Amino acid sequence: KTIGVIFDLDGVIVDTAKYHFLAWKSLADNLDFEFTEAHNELLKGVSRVRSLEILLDIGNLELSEEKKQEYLISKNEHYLKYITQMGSEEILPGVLSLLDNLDGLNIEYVLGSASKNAPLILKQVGLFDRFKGIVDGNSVSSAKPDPEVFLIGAQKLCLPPENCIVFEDAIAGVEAANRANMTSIGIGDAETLNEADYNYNNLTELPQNFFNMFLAEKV
Ligand code: G16
Ligand code: MG
Repeated sequence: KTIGVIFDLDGVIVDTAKYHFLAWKSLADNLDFEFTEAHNELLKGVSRVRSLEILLDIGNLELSEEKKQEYLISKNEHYLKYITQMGSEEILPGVLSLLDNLDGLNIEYVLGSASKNAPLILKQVGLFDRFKGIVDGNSVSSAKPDPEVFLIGAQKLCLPPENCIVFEDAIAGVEAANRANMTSIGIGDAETLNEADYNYNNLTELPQNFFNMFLAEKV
């Protein structure tokens, strides 16, 4: 049976959450309210617009559409300052050997990210050309937990959803994969991601023969 893989970006391939945090925190500072790392958890996997709504809820603020647009732009400009400094050293442990493993098995993979900056980030870390396709925040109309991003990913892989395996670090992403009828692999805290079909703390924990076993199981 032919299988394909869909990777989330932030939290699976690279840890850009720390840069999102710094950029959102600086906005919260300017608006004079506290924004903690715990608050930042709520923004993981969630679109930029939704992230701002959650942030403003935390600060108990209501703003005009105009102001919101202004803050979305300034947050992203701030975020881009960090992103454009990124290099291949920021690829998370286990990613490169996993991609090599997939290449060796002729299993194709695409990206399925909520980020509009996904192509830039992949170029910064030198991984852009390795993916068969990129599905990102520019190409979807409904954000995770809606399955759209992963269903488009399956189309790019030319595979039915049930033949796709999704790596995700966010609750919303695991839910999206499950709703797409794909196999979900939660990367991170197993309790937080308890809806996932498989759980690993990070990609280095994935058994060497994971895909072989997977292929055999599915025949
Ligand atoms: C990532 C992050 C989210 C972020 C979203 C949008 O998603 O996890 O925190 O809000 O992208 O990012 P941007 O502002 O760059 O468009 P993923 O799906 O890669 O985890
Ligand atoms: Mg993520």
